[in-house]
Amino acid sequence: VEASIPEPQREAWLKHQVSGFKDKDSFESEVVRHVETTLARSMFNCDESAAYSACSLAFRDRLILEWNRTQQRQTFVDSKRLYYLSLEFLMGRALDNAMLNIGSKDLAKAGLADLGFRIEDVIEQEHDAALGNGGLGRLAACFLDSLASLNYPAWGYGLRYRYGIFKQEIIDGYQVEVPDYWLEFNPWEFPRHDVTVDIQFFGNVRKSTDENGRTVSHWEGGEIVKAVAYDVPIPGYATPSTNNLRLWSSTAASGEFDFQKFNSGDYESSVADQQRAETISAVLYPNDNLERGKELRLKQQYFWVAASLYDIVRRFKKSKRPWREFPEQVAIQLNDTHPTLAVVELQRILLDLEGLEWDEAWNIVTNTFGYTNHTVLPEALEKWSVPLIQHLLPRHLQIIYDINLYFLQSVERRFPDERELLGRVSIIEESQPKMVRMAHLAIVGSHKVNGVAELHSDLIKTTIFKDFVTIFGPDKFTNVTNGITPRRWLHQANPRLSELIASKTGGKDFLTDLNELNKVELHVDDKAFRKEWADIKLANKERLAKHIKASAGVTVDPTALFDVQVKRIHEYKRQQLNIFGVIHRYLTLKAMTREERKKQQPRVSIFGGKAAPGYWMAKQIIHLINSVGKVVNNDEDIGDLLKVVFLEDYNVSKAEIIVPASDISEHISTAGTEASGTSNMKFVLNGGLIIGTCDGANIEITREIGENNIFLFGNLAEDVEDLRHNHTYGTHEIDPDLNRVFQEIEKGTFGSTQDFAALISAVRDHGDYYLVSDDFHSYIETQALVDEAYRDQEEWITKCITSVSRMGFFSSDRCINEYAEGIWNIEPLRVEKEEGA
Ligand code: 8GP
Ligand code: PLP
Repeated sequence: VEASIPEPQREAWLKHQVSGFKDKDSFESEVVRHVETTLARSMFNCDESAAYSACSLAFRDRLILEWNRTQQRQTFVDSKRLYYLSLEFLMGRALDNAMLNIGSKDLAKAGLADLGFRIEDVIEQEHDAALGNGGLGRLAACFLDSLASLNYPAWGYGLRYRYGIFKQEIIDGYQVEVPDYWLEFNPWEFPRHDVTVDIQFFGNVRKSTDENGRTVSHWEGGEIVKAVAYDVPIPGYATPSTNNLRLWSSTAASGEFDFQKFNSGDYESSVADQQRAETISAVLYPNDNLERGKELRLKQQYFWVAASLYDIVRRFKKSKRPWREFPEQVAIQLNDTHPTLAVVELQRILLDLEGLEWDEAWNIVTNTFGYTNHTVLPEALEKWSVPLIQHLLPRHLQIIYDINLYFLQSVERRFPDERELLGRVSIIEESQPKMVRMAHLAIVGSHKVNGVAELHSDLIKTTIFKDFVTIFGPDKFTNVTNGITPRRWLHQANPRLSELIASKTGGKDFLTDLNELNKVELHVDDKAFRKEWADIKLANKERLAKHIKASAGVTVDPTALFDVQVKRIHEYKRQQLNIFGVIHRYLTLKAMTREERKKQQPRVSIFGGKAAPGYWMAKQIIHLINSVGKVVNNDEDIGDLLKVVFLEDYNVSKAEIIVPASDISEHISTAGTEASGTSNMKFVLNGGLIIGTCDGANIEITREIGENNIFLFGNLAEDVEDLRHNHTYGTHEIDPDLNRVFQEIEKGTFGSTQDFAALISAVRDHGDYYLVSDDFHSYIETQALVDEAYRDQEEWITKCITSVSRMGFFSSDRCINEYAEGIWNIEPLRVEKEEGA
């Protein structure tokens, strides 16, 4: 149906075109209008939550106008677009970001004050959009911010989970998971009930022969689920460009109910169908760096990938270009292997629905996709059982087998004498049952594969993907070191520091060109500047201290050294090393005389992070941290010398309070296990130092800021394999200091010894896979160096200022430009900033 308004009637449209608010007055009038009409409230019952709602709706109206214009512009120019496929987008709050990016925060602050509200309190009302687990999901969110800010034509595609990552409560020291129903009021999305796609599951494949004698496959029968689009506008900073994040929600295909079942009296079963369909997008799987192979997860993956590809192909077809131009118009990035079925789905569309020949189709497919790997941990590498795929997606399994066949044939031709190579690189693992190795499929189906930090990109080339480098050559494999958006992670999270930097770098340009930060270093000896720098850090620590008191009930001294480790709880990230180190510190303090104690540097050890609900060891680590805190925090000998705090429910908005308040943060993964890390970048950008291993992006951070400004310790990645081998086949002596810690735990000093036995025996009896004992001595010694360095506050501040000024490289803008140039081949769409925008 032609929906375009005919020429003669367009005048009326243009006359009444909505323009959004331009000044404080029109902002206030929009807020009042939303309170009184949209929310049906009044000044007599408008609380902070209603003020948040109305304010958000006012900004959303502005966003959607810019969103519309951006989409029209992009459609008109019809240049190549990027589609970023990610099962996770850990967005956090949107209002503050929308105000900042639209450039109307000051106006909103004044307007809200006129109406009786403090802007900070209003911002605080928002529920985090937590559609992700950790680093991978937050990276996707930073990427969206940079893509919009740099004016790239790009869309994100994800799932609209009804429940995001669970809310974590700590009860008696244990993690308890509570569902996070975040959609009660979400002004940031637009349901597009007109944008739907029918997604097929199950069924069978019938073959026929067409008039040219070509075999055609028909996927028939099975079950249909409907995908409904929800659009989330993504504003760029200092540009009107507003991109789109499209999230798919699942519902039953035939409207409310299956009418046949309904009419035949099978009412209950028709309601059950509806519920089953809705289950697909109901919940985010809460595993970080771990795959469980659940059928529903595979359904989620196909549902989302198929809906997204249908949408992408539909948009491409509107341009009436020939198929071979598809990769010139479309780049699709696979955020880890979760969207790898997209490779198969596009091949299916081209082959079965569009009638292309295999080779022509496959050429289009492989030139369209890029694949980013985020982990080398074997337990996180996705595999799906062949019988499961056969059952759920019978046609896709055939295509996977064909892809594999042609791939292996080409390998065999080139390496005729290497029989074992075929087995190693095969997309199908010959196990019982057979498994599809998704990473292999993603590599074969993409033109570029990248890791997320230099060490990681080198490691994948020499370990898990080594054979593929032999087959495809080294140029297919590349590195794009992760980055973070300075808008959220400096300006929003640390407004005073941002202002101070602006005053020394000549304005806010550093927010769009982070290399501008290097001007800060010129002022490192400026006394007034240093004083203001220190005051800001203290104020941030006071803010966190308040939060700690309110949420954990612990009083901490803001002048103590704040030592922070916040991230998902995982054995490879080694929170156990940290807490064992804390116990060691406690024992050392206890053994001292009063006089000796007086000379010690007071510390607050702050932990935060969620454990996957089924990850028992991680949960024990949380329990140990809380148990140690209970003893240490109440020990009068110790007082303010040591406090141990576990902050409940770590998420993006908590990170925005925690990150600016750290003196030292811990990024202490076993070397070679943390692909990059992104919180390490956030902490340094906010004027905190790092204690860390030579792992992931820590290495590049060191290169940028200088090794005098970071506390590195521990074994190197290249030595890990030998050490592990020794643990198993040689002698494994536990570090004596660590042994003392174990003995103390086993004495019952921190409560139930049984609970913590597994944490100890993982190190002592089961091969110490994460090298906790090997690195313990080096860790303790380096922590002592941290204490010493912190005592020299002048030198410490110099280190912090120098580090911040050298962090320009870690902007996600730099990172996105590298992807755009080296992988996606897309250009920004320049736009002039409009008046008032
Ligand atoms: C994470 C990496 O662990 C982290 O080092 C990196 O900074 C981040 O990705 C962004 O690149 N990886 C994951 O979160 C991950 O692999 N998750 C998948 C299993 C879900
Ligand atoms: N979780 C949240 C809520 C975050 O904000 C971040 C990064 O800032 C991460 C996880 C990733 O942290 P890391 O890089 O330490 O794994």
